[in-house]
Amino acid sequence: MPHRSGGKEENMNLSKIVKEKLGKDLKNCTNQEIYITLLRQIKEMAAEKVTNDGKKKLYYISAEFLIGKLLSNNLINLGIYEEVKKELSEAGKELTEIEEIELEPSLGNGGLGRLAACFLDSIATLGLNGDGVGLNYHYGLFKQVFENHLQKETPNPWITETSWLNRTEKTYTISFGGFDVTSRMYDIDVLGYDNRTTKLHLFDVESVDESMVGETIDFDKKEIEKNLTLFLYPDDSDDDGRLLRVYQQYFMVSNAARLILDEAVERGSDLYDLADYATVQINDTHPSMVIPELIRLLQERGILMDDAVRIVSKVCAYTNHTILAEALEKWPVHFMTKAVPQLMPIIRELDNQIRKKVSDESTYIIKDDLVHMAHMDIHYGYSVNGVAYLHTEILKNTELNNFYKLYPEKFNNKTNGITFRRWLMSCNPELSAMITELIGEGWKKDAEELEKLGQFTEDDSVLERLLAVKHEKKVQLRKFLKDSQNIGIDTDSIIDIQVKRLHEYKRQQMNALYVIHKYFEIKSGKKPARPITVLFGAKAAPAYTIAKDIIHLILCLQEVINRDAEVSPYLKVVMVENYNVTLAERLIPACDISEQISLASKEASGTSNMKFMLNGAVTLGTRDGANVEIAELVGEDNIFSFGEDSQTVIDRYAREDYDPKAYYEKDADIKKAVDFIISDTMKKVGNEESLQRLYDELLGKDWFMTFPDFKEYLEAKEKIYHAYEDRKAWAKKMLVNISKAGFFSSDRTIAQYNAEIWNLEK
Ligand code: 26V
Repeated sequence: MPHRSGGKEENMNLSKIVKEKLGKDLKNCTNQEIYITLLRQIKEMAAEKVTNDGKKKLYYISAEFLIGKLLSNNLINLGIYEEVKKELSEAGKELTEIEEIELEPSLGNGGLGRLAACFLDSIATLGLNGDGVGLNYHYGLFKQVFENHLQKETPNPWITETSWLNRTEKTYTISFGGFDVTSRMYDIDVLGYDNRTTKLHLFDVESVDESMVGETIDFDKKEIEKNLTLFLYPDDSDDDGRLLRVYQQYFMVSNAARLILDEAVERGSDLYDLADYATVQINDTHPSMVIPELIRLLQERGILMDDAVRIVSKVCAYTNHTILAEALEKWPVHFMTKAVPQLMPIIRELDNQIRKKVSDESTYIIKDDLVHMAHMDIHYGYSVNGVAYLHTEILKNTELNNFYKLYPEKFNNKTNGITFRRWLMSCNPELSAMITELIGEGWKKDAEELEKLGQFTEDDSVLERLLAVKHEKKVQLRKFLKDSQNIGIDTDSIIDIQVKRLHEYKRQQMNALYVIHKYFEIKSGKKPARPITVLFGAKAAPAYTIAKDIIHLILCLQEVINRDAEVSPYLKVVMVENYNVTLAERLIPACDISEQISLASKEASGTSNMKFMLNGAVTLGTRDGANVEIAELVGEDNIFSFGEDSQTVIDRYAREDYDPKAYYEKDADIKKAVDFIISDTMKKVGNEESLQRLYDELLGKDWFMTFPDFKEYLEAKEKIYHAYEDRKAWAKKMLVNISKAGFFSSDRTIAQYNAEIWNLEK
């Protein structure tokens, strides 16, 4: 039986600890000294925790873990947040200022990486035997800086003595075509809520050379031994970058596979029964090479190919996170032959076996000299899941229909979730306290208990308090944005937020066109009932030109509108710099309107939609991803849905007859807004080439169909702004959203993964 110490009371006498370790009083310590003391103390506490050591173990392999800062979260999960905060404030110290010492690692792009981090929190909290496995990127993705209204990328170093990494003695030799590297495993403790713990293993190369990195994110992409773990690769527009990704992926999975086999053998596996000891979740296709690598390593240990294939097929499960064709990885055979020649014979054999069994050529693994990673996962994995109901349906019926016909039993849905520890308790203690006062503590362990809030929808005093908490979070956000980015916001305005990676399918451009529309309305004398703040935050992939053009558009609008004395009292545009987990934690609790406006069928799930809802924002969204499930839960009165549905969109793509020009010519609102992009007013503050390129793209292509939804988007915006004015009715919508958010706890998601895919002992 796994041994656990759930429910054990923790405490920490910080004053005593600093006295012992530093020989001084807490009030005389610097924030840096306090931070380091807390870090070390928490690491010690984590080391004493007992983990689940059940027979079967999950390895959640992911190229991204967007963990965010860990100090507050760890204090909350240890149950000592309040007491430490109090002790600090008695000594004249602010926990929020101490948190600022911690650097946020950017070990992920967006939703997929943040999901992996939420999952680890829930795996630890549920006391499951499961670890994360990934890479220790020294400079993460990148830090975004705005210069002349353009995004610039700079390195984001985070590994200092104040990081949460622990060096381990675990090392391996990993072979690539023509050379070997030595790897080392670093661990980050993942503290579950209430005394359970697990680990995130991040592998690094011993020969990594930080001196290759200067002021920018450019570096010599050919020296693999030195550069392998420097960056999380956002930019695969050139071949050297793409090849480096193959090296990174193999390095990640070869380490993972060795760890899995070592640990299984240690626990008594004879490797033929590996599936009783290990299960692997392949997070998107980035870790797909774990399948042939496990087979190869089993062969090295004397197991025949056919047996090895059978064993591995019972171990690996695959999660799909997107239907965008360009995001489904296909590696050229010559890349694989160069980087990982030892895998190619295995992959060819896996492909041959499919060719013998299956007549549908579209499912083959090697086609046109490309290795289709997802195809390998589906044929040789035991489970394939999508990340929201609609997404899984589209996979089954459209995108992966040929595979669904072969293996209907493998397909299942696991609607995403978020950890309420970070996304409510930590980022919104005011709302958490109010909820606890109303319905007790139970919701912290069983999120469905939030439903109990439903009984207060007619209670005026509760509704008023809810509005007061929202206002308080806006005041805190105003201070934060002023101090950190010198941005001012009006706390009495409607805060309307779209924060997520910049991608045309997410349609930040549609929101920007709305802003232009509103600007014209105000100029013509039609003033909104209350000031509106439209807030954006987004990083664009460095090689994604149009995404960068959209950022440029928004930054130019920010300047034009905020400087316009006639318009700015009623409308403000704010684009925050370097949107990351920390900023999300500040923005989301202060938000009134959650923009989830992707082109229907394209957003697999979305997870910020869940975070906003949980913090009492109302969704303005298309019927896409998990928005569909949010709408179902809260009911039509408590969400503002608009736009064409996914089937209409899928059909239009099939017909290939979308003509953006036709919409532009027949809809005066569209024409006026789009023309403004290349107006003299904009060209005066912006870069003509960038603005023109975006204008041409919208009129000539608009691949993600902004125009067909624009009219309905305008109407929905007006409706939601109008609804905001009935403050009581609005507060009720907020409360319903919070009360229905329980389903989106990642504890529920992970419990389902376990019950329906992993089957780990509790
Ligand atoms: C990857 C790429 C790579 C190259 C070119 C363009 C492109 C576009 C999208 C992607 C996304 C990769 C997968 C991903 O991050 N999916 C996100 O996963 C989240 C967690 O399941 C989910 O909430 C988001 O809807 C989904 O976009």
